[in-house]
Amino acid sequence: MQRTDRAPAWAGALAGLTAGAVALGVAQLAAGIVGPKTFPVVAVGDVVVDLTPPPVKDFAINAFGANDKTVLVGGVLVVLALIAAALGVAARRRPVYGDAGLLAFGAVGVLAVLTRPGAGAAWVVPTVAGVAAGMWTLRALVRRAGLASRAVPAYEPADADADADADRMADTDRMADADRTADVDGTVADRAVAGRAADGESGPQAGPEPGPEIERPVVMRPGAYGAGGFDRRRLLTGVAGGVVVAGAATVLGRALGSRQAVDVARGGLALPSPATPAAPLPAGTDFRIGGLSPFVTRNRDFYRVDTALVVPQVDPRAWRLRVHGMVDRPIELTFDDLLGRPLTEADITLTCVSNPVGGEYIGNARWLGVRMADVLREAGLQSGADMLLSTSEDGFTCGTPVDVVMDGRDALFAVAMNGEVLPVDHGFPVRQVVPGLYGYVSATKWVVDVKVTRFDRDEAYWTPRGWAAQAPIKTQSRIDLPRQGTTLRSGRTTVAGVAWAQHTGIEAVEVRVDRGEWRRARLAAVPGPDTWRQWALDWDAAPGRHTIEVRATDAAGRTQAEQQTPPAPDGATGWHTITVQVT
Ligand SMILES: Nc1nc2c(c(=O)[nH]1)N[C@H]1C(S)=C(S)[C@@H](COP(=O)(O)O)O[C@H]1N2
Ligand SMILES: [Mo]
Repeated sequence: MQRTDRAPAWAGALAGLTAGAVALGVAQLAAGIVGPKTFPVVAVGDVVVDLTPPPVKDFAINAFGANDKTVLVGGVLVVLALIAAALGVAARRRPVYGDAGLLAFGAVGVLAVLTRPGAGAAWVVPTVAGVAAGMWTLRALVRRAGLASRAVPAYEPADADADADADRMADTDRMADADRTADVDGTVADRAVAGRAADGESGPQAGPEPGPEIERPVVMRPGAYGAGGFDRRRLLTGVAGGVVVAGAATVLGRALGSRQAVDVARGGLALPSPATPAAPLPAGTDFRIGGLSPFVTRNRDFYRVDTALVVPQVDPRAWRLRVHGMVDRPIELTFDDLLGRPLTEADITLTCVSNPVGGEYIGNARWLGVRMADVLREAGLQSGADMLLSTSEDGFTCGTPVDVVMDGRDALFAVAMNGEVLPVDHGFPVRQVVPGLYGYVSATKWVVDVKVTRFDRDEAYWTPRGWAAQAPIKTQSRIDLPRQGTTLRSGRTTVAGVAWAQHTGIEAVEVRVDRGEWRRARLAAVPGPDTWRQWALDWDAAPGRHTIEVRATDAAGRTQAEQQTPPAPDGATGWHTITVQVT
């Protein structure tokens, strides 16, 4: 058995490192689902911490401070990398060496994971999946790049020891691939190898074949493996593939893991009671008509608009709010700082500027939060500042007029929505809510930074994208019932919907059918000017096709304009109009 061109050691090391990376990536991905403590590196690190004698622990804490955990995990990773490289080098000789090494590591990982408090059977899944992926990757790389190949396939001695079996397995794999290429160009070497592959499949009893093959010429072609020996290009492309898989699995696993961690943190929070509670909702805020938007929008029904492809997962313990810029005393608040301040509760309807006339991008909730004005006053606003440029954890920015936030309305750094800790989709742990302004200029979710500045100096996310820098909500109304395009029975029916003019309030809603007389709808009660208002009207529907229009008048006496304009740049106008068929 003559090996003329076994791959160099660096190639084996690279294959081993790649297999190790894939193993850890897959384990990380699985741990993202099963739980962060099941990631074997963390479990091994935890065991190391447990086993470390106290004086060494104290030394580590003194030497590395708060970074001691990072140093520990980094150390485990360096050791793993060295061993993975060594396994790759060994796998060039016999692939089983790689398998054995990875299995030994898996055993250590499983033991470490199972010694953790609360461990269950599912905790071994990330380690087992990682080891299996690592073994598969290492074998695939060895085969693909001909790391263990010989230039001339020699006969195999028919010894029964396991190593030889494993070698034969690897050879068979390689040959099966050669078999495929043989169909294409039928070279001598390929056919010889293909013939042996059939032997391999028929089992060891086929016996050694004394080989005239030994004398056959070897045809080397780039990309053909099996007969060709070590192929650097195939190794590097294989490694690149492995690195991509490992990276993607790691990123996804971490994202899943942090989502879990944030869910846990969110679930563990208790909301303090408000220093300034909202009055109970007055009787009659909700007509309770089927098909009419309820006065309070349930969190799970609340519209969602943001630029986030992946919803930011913000750990409340790591969260900070920085208030800086044109202030006398910059402030940095932790989540506990925020919860320790007097909290205000308020009913506020949020609306998106992109909402078309009759659209769904609106919802009403009871929010709990710290008044933005209190925090800003403590920071000391400097004269000349007219804009609050807020930034979210994921880099979205929003420009809010200072005078609006300071004029006494309930502009909040909100932490809860309808009596529930802020849902992650709606900005957990903290978002802004400002009555009277469209969301894109006021309602920053996952807010982490507020810079006090000027509109002539700074620009928020949507401004260069064609939306107005300042955008108070326009008075609007919507018909919820009947629905556009439906068919009704003739006779008495209810026309109903919602109207809004946040921070001004709705004074009147009028409806007309088929361009007839405007009739005033009855209005539901409201807790204040910052919410939408339900309206309803009885209508004696006669057979035929009918057009129904609605328009609202706000408490400042302004009636909605008829003219239809699109949402850009600062909110749609026009009367919501529907047609129905009455039979
Ligand atoms: N971080 C962040 N906050 C954001 C946005 C965003 O894209 N990113 N969009 C804003 C817009 S346009 C609106 S209308 C509201 C919507 O809030 P909701 O998703 O809780 O309904 O969030 C605002 N806050
Ligand atoms: Mo929006």
